[in-house]
Amino acid sequence: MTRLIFLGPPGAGKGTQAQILAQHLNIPHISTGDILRQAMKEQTPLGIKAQSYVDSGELVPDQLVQDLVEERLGQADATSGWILDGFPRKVTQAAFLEELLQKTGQGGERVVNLDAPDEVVVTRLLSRGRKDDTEEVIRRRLEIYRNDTAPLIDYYSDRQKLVTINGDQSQEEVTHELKHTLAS
Ligand code: B4P
Repeated sequence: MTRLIFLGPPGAGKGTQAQILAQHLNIPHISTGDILRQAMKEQTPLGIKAQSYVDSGELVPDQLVQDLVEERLGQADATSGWILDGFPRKVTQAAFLEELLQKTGQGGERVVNLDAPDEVVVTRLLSRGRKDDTEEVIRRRLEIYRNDTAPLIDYYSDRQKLVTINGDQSQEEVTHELKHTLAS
């Protein structure tokens, strides 16, 4: 049973690698960013609430993402394992997840810290050009990553759940390193 969490700065390749690995392992790829963008596109109540946060690079309020993660992990396909991409992004979200997994008997998760330097991720995101990929918004997302998300590296390292992968390689090389590391 594989349960994986992808951590890393915006643009490190979390979404890219999570999708490849989920297909390879035949388990769901659960990206909070993708779910929020879909909700925004459909203008659901969640999407309307999340829009201004996502557009400006801020984190959406914990309660909104926590509710959507709880709902998604409760679906039938998640019983065979999952990859969580973009959640948790704060220690408060990690504590919530820990409690949820305990409550639902879904422990044993491993955490992949996909790392890449700021200059690399800024260049990648600018060339992707999503609506929240302007230089100003990317800088803000990096700042939030450093303040709110990076502390999760210690959080999961202390719990012996963390592996770190160098995201500053070609997509194929990152996939190769990931598969190799997770198999050991
Ligand atoms: P996300 O959708 O999670 O966006 P992201 O951090 O930018 O990473 P993403 O997965 O898209 O990029 P990737 O590195 O794969 O979040 C967006 C927003 O949603 C947040 O700012 C926030 O507002 C909100 N949100 C989401 N989760 C939340 C939570 N838990 N709490 C609160 N708010 C939340 O790829 C980037 C680019 O690099 C791609 O173009 C890709 O092709 C390229 N790339 C990938 N790997 C590469 C490689 N090895 N070499 C070259 N290019 C590569």
